[in-house]
Amino acid sequence: MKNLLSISKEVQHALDHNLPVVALESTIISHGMPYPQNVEMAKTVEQIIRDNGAVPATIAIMDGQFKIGLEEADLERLASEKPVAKVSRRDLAEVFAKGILGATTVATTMIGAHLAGIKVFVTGGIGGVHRGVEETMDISADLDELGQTPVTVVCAGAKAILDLPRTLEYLETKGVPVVGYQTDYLPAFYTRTSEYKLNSRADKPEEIAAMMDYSEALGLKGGILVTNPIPAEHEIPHEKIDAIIDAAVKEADEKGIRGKDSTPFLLAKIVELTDGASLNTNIQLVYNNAKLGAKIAKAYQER
Ligand code: PSU
Ligand code: MN
Repeated sequence: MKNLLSISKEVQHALDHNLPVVALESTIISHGMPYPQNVEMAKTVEQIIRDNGAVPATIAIMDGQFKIGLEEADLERLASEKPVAKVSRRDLAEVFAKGILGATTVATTMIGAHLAGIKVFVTGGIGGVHRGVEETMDISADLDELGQTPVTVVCAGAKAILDLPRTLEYLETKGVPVVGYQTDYLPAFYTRTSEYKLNSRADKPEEIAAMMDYSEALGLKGGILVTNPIPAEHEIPHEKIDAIIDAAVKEADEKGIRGKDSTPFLLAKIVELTDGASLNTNIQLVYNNAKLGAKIAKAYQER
């Protein structure tokens, strides 16, 4: 069986020398944002990670391998080429076997990062328990992955296209620590806060690095979810975004959008209904997470 990983020189060098590395997903590029803002975001987020002292490793699936650390041309392909497969855990073996161009979700980015020995991964928002789960049983594979793969994922919380309290319950069942970064309440992606209180809080990257160390030492198999509120100047207040999210969820329901198409549909709909304001917010929160992720990766390597 051929090598499953194709790691860029820069990332391999960093791994060999115990330098901080931060993984990035690619579904956010191919299915999470429109072109050309998606490729612009992908390049800028890498630069922010570099500026904060870590090496970025964007992950995708190309020619039957996890490609870890992408070239600019790869980012461009993922951002504009159609079709790119959205690859979650279920799809992984098939996409490798067929050599299809695949974008990794949070779940499969965690798998690739772990295989490569990368401990920290930055994204915007994770998948979760969808609203209406009683009917659809739609629970993102991201949550189970967090329960079984030891990678620390930095996100801006979860957005209200999901059922936030059930998402937290599910993560608790799977034994996943959900850490509020400088907050006691779950951030709700577009907005800094929600009414859902978290059990865990960290005020410094070093505290998260210490949790990572102990999680590993204790032999706990899963990851840690760090939830980082969007900076106040970029947030969209609840009064504004909630009705828009409700309208998007309703339309998805009426159109019978299900399964893996659900999250991309809702994200695109919200961009449309906010005249692009939600896209800018989404980009800004990824940048904010990149800064924190690089600091956590550094703090971890310095221990
Ligand atoms: N949330 C976002 N942007 C995204 C996603 C989620 O704000 O791009 C993507 C991520 O790749 C995440 C995936 O892992 O959607 C979850 O999809 P699903 O619910 O089908 O598991
Ligand atoms: Mn789903």
